[in-house]
Amino acid sequence: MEKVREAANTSELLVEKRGAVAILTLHRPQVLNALSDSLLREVTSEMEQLDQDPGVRVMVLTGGDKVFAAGADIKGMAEASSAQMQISDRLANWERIRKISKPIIAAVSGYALGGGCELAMSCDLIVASEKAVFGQPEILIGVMPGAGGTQRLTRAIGKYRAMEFILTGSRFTAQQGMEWGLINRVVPPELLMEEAMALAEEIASKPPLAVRLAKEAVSWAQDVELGEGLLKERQHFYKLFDTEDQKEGMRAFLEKRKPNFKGK
Ligand code: DAK
Repeated sequence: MEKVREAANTSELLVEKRGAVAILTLHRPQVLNALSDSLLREVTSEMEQLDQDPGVRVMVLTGGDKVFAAGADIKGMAEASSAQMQISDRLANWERIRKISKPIIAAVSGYALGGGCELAMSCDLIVASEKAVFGQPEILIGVMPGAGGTQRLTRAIGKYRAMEFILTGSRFTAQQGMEWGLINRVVPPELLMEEAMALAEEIASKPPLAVRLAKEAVSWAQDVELGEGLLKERQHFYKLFDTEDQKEGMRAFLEKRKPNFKGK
C-alpha cells in the first residue's frame, strides 16, 4: 500500500492508493467536512491528477466514518453577493468533476447534506452505511441547491419525492435512497470501506478503456435525448473494436481462459 499523502499541501484532503484504487478522504472534522472553496478545488485538482495517472483505475471518495459532508461552508458564503458567488470558481469545479473519465464511487457515512449530497451524486456509484443521511436542506437557510441537486436528485428518485425533499429540506436515509434508486448498496458502518473497495476493485479489474467509454455512455442517458444517446453509444461500442482488450476479452472467452486486460 502506498503511504497516505496530503494533497496540495493541506491536511483537508487525504489521498491514498491501494493497488489500482485511489481513496480520497475529506478531512475537515471540526466543521463536518463542510466544503470550502479551497477544499472543493483540492478535490477537483486531485481527481484530475488521478484521472491522468495510469496506475489508477477507480477512485473512492469518502468523508470517513462519521460524516461525508454537511454541505458547502456556510461561513464562507453567508455574506457573499450574487456576483461574488457567480465569479467564484465553485461552479467550474463541479463541471470539472463531471468530466472525470474514471469511475468514482462515493462511500458515504453520516451526513451528506446540501453540497455534500450533490458531491455524492456527482460520483458514479454510491455505497452508503446504514448511518448515512441525505438531504438538500438549502431551503432552510434561504437558498436552494446550486450544484446539481435539483437535477440529479430528481432524475434519481423522481420529481415528486425530490420536490418534497428540496422544498421542505427534510432528510432521507440510506435505505430509502437505495429503494428509490439513488444508492447502490447499504452496509453496516464498519463494512463501508470494505464494500466500497470491493466494488472499486471489481471495476478496476475490467478493461479500462471499455469502462471509461461505458461510464461516459451511461452518463449521456441523463443528459441527451434517447436517439442521440443511442447513436453515441454505438460510436463508443465500435471504437472498442480498435482496442487490444476487445481482442483479448473475446479470444479469452473462446479459449475458455481468464482475460488479461492491459488498457490498450
Ligand atoms: N458550513 C459551515 N460549518 C458547518 C456546516 C456547514 N455547512 N455544517 C456544520 N458546520 C459546523 C457547525 O457550525 C459547528 O461548528 P462549531 O459551532 O462547533 O464551531 C460544527 O460544524 C458541528 O456542527 P453542529 O454543532 O451543528 O453539529 P450537529 O450534529 O448538531 O448538527 C448538522 C449537524 C449537519 C445537522 C448541522 O451542522 C447542519 O444543519 N449543518 C448545515 C447543513 C446545511 O445547511 N447544508 C447545506 C449548506 S448550503 C454553489 C453550489 C452549491 C452550494 C454552494 C455554492 N455554487 C454553484 C456557487 C451548496 C450550498 C450548500 O451546501
